[in-house]
Amino acid sequence: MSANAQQAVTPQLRQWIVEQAQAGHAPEVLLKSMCDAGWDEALAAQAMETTLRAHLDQARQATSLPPASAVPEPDLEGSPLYLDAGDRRVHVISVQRSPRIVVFGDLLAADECEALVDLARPRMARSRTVATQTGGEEINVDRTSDGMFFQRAETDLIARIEERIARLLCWPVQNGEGLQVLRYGPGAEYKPHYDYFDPGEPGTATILRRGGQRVATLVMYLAEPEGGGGTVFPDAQLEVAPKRGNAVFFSYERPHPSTRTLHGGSPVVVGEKWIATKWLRQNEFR
Ligand code: PD2
Ligand code: ZN
Repeated sequence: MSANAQQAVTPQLRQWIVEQAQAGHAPEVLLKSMCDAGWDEALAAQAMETTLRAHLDQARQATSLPPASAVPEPDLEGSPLYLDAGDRRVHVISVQRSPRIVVFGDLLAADECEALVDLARPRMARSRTVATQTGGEEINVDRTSDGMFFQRAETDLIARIEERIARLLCWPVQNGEGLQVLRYGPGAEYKPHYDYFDPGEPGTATILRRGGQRVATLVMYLAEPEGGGGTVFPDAQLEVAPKRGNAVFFSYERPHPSTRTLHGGSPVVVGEKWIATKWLRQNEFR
């Protein structure tokens, strides 16, 4: 370094400081080199400190996880076989701690499943998902089902089911998105994905204004195909059969693959599969 280098912290100087530190040179050695090159000692020390601190912050951000959030959770204390969901006794079929995946039986009665399908059928269109680039909606090539959204509490039946879910999962009904109904014909599938909004996508900030992140999903099976159509969790090596009236619940405390909640709907082989999905947000969803 030349003695004429004025006391400016240039990108080259920052790079040199970081490289020297990474090479294991002690701070005193760096400081001495800078002073030998004509730097005032106090200014050199300050330049070193701000440079190394900024570098560390950057490295921490690159490797750190997003903060954890509270998540919905059924009360499984004492390993019950049934849960009281207010107006219905729901069966506990299987429980997995990590990733958190719980399969419920008989969450919906057969006539409730049929009524939801009948209400949704005239409103079905090619499925859209939230466009994380813009915060709007888009056709998703990874999802070949047809779908529609209900408003929250759109009918008495929907309001009743939503209250049941809120009670089952100990999560405010106001934090739920409107139910989404999907229909999969033969060959239709939903390729593996995460349900949270990717914090790295430009449209996510807009989406999060309405209720914050998604923190859990409940997929309810309304009509069963004759073959295929299971909900798969590759990281848990689990496939849940799409049995009418049953449901699979999973939660994710942070929007990150470390939650191991990658999941997909495998292709229907024969018949039609219908589901209703309830996504749960951190805060009130308006
Ligand atoms: O239909 C399914 O099994 C399925 C799979 C993955 C549904 C969803 N995701 C969803 O609605 O998010
Ligand atoms: Zn999903």
